[in-house]
Amino acid sequence: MKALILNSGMGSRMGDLTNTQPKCMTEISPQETIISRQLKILADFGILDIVITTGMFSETLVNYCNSLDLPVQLTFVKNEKFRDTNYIYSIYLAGNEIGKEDVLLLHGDLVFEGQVLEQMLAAGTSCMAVSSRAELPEKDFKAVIRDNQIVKVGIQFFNNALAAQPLYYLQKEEWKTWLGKITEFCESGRCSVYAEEAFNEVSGECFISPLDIKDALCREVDTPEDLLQVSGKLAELERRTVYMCFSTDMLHSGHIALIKKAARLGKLIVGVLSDEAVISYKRFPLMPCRERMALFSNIAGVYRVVEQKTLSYRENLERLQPDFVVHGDDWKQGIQKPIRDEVVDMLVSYGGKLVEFPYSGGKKYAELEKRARAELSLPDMRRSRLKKAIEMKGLVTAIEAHSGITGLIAEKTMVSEEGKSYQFDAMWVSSLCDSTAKGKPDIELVDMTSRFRTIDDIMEVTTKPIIFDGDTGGLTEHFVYTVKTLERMGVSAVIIEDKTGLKKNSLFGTDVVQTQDSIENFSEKIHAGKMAQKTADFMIIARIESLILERGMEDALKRAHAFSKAGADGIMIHSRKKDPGEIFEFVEKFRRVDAVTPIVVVPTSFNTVTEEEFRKKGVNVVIYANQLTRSGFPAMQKAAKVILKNHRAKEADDFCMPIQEIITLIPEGD
Ligand code: SPV
Ligand code: MG
Repeated sequence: MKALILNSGMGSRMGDLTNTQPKCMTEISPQETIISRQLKILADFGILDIVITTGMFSETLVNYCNSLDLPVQLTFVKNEKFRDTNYIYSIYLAGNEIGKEDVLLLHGDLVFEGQVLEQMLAAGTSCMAVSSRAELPEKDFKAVIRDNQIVKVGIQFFNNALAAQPLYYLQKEEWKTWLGKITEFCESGRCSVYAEEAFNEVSGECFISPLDIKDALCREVDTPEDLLQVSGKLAELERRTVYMCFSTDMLHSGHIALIKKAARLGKLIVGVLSDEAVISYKRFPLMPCRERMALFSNIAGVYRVVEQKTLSYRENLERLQPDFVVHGDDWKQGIQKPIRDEVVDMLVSYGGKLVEFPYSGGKKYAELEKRARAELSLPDMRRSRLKKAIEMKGLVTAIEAHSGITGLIAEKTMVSEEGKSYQFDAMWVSSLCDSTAKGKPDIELVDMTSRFRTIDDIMEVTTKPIIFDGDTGGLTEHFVYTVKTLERMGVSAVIIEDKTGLKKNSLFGTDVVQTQDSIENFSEKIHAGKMAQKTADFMIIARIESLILERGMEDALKRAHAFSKAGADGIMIHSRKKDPGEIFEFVEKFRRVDAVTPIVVVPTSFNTVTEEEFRKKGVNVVIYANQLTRSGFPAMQKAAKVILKNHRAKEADDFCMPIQEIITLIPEGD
């Protein structure tokens, strides 16, 4: 496709402004002339082959255009008879330069916004810019429209007409027909009429539709008054702001195209979704917010980058009040719909506009997402993420997983409400649930090799960080090997409890004999583990059993500080009381002395406390240690009983997941 810009006119109505240069070189803003702006817009839309007809001050124009150094190929065609002919003759002269191509035909004094051209190129048919909103001008072009076709263009038509601008997109057939008539006119001496007169004679076979540009800027500069108005409108356009929010950390061509489109509407402000919001909505970001912001600020067309703290746009829209919010149309349904609804309401409240472009990046995005997930599941990437998530979010949640399928539930379960999304940050490989799944008691009977096998099953199908329940950690001489293996596998943390001898589940409390390790021995074990690990990412968390074993708050606190001094990366405080009082007291007292060491809780008994309450107290990790096991096993037991009772499976089917669903639960190659 080529462009043909007509610049052979004398611009005599512009007064002094055209004494030494052609009209198209008139400045319309501090940075732009009419022609420089036109050429930049054309280049931006990929129209790089441009033919310009010249007349008076031809050399000045040629030198000026070349000096702009734009990535376009310019061909100049001089109309030597510019004083005695109209632009019909210039088109005739330039016809050969265009050849058999589609052409964008425009007058050299036309100032238009990028979105007009965008609309035109998207129209898919030959068209001319008209406006249903503009008043019919006395002396300028009007287009007569019948059955959505332009049948006449001229200044003398007022009936069934719309104000029209000399900007045409002509597909090769229409171009050929019109140029044929223009040639006939010029070769028979009719060189000083409008080229549109030739069109009017062939409009029955030259199909040009009207393209309604409504209020968009598209007008000629004929007089100093026009110039004033156009410059004013341009300055107004310059002040327009556009807002887009991105959660992505992997840019693809679809994003770039969207950014380009959005930037045409005004100064583009990109909101980058905070790490916390990305983690709850999607997955752990490959790059932290800070780096994603830097990435966007280096993309052409992006004027400014800000952080968007929540999925909701509210805070940023209230502050920035952009003229436009741009988004792909994919958010009309699904999880993003409430967010869109809120944006729509807010835009209405201050008169902003929502612009939705067709979203075409779905396939590309899915591919990149798959790659990102593969990367996130690699040991180095996965291991480091627990520490990072605690830093980023302050409070993280983990749910138990004891198999591939429970791992998938921990990985994929997500709920959305009121424009917010929630998912678990990590997985807890519980000794209780791992043993129970194997039909064994929780007494360190399931050996480490089997426990590692469980981890491996989970890791194969998930990406989220894993916290491993290491029981007592065993002998120090064994624990150092456990640490190395877990670290190598990509596990993020091991929690070991300060007990020795035959360990029983803490929830038995003092009903069974359990021995607490000495502070010295356990500190030594922690220290040995820390010395054994190779990376800085891996965490060894000390679990204190003093409250379970009723040894008192003072003992619990003394141990917590000692273990943290010995190198523990976190403290887990456990209780089997329903009342969270002793847990809160511990956290409060510990935090008075130590504000940084992460605190972990397992609220199986004190289960009325919400995550937000824990966060406020200073807790950093909340582990839901056994709920999938406790809900799954009764469901299975019930199915078994119902079948036995009925001597057939029909009755059980009512509460079983359909086979169809179970086989699609795990997509192949996922
Ligand atoms: C586990 O889940 O195995 C635990 C936590 O150790 S608790 O059962 O509460 O002791
Ligand atoms: Mg356990």
